[in-house]
Amino acid sequence: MKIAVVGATGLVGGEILKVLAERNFPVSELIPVASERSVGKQVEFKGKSYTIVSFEDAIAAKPAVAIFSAGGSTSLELAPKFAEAGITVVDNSSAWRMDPTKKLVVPEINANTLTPDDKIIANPNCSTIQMVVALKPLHDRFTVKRVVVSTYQSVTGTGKAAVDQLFAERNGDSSVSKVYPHPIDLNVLPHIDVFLDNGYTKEEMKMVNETKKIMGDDSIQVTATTVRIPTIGGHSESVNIEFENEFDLNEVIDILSNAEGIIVQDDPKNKIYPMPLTAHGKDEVFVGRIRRDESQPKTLNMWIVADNLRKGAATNAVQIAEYLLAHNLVEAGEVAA
Ligand code: 2RA
Repeated sequence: MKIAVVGATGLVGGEILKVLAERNFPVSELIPVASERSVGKQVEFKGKSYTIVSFEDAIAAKPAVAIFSAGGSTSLELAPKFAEAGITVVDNSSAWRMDPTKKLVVPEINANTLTPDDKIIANPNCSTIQMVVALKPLHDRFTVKRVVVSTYQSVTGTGKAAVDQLFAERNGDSSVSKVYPHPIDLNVLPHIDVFLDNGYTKEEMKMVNETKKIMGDDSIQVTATTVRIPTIGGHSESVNIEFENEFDLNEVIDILSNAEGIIVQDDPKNKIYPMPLTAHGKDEVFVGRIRRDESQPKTLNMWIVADNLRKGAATNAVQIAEYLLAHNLVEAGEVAA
């Protein structure tokens, strides 16, 4: 497949290239795209150098799929132009996620709703993706009533400048410009994205609204506190789930162990549980600390970790492209000469 990666020079863009290579995605031609100032620069893919092209040249090259990771405003402006040219866009920004005419897709959960008419497909928010991957198989069996989630999110979710701020602070280098309103090293910020009128942050409301849309169930109640911590390997989440139905803990572990895309790491006696350090660079969602909430019936606690640049962004987007290809849902794209 001829594939464009829009935002190829960013943290997620770089990860998309790695994931495409690692998963042996059948790329017949790679078209890396970025903003004006990066056009002409090179990116590496499978040991070869590729020249970054403009949006216009990418559309003219007519790839079958364009994976966008270039921010919301770029996506709002350009995704429709790609779509009008018959190119299927998988968009990693928040621009289209809650648009009722667009699908919000986590392949393990709802890729089966995709059709050839879906020309702009939204990739959900990273912290939402890893949570719903673990919730869905349990919802199918016990019906989720309410979720209380607190996150511990990697600075990579903010981007390269935030990683630079963390390491600059650690190294005592004050020359680097700050992307957070406070120091991030040796600190914790209960603040991700902007604050809204209801006192929650946009990140928190993404977890509330996107969960309902992906799970296809508006009755699921979610409340979230999202927190930035000085780590780089992935996002962690403490998740409390109240079910409609009583559950057996062994069955919960069994369901999670057999669910697609999940690895259960739950052996506290041997100090085995998910951590960003061990999830880093992996495509799966890791679940551990699975235990009953003893304060009320039908309620479970668990700890979920995933690499936010992988399953939370690049891997999920590439999996959508894999699904489109496997199910003949995209136009072939012009084959490279
Ligand atoms: C974050 N949710 O971690 C964002 C990234 N999409 O800030």
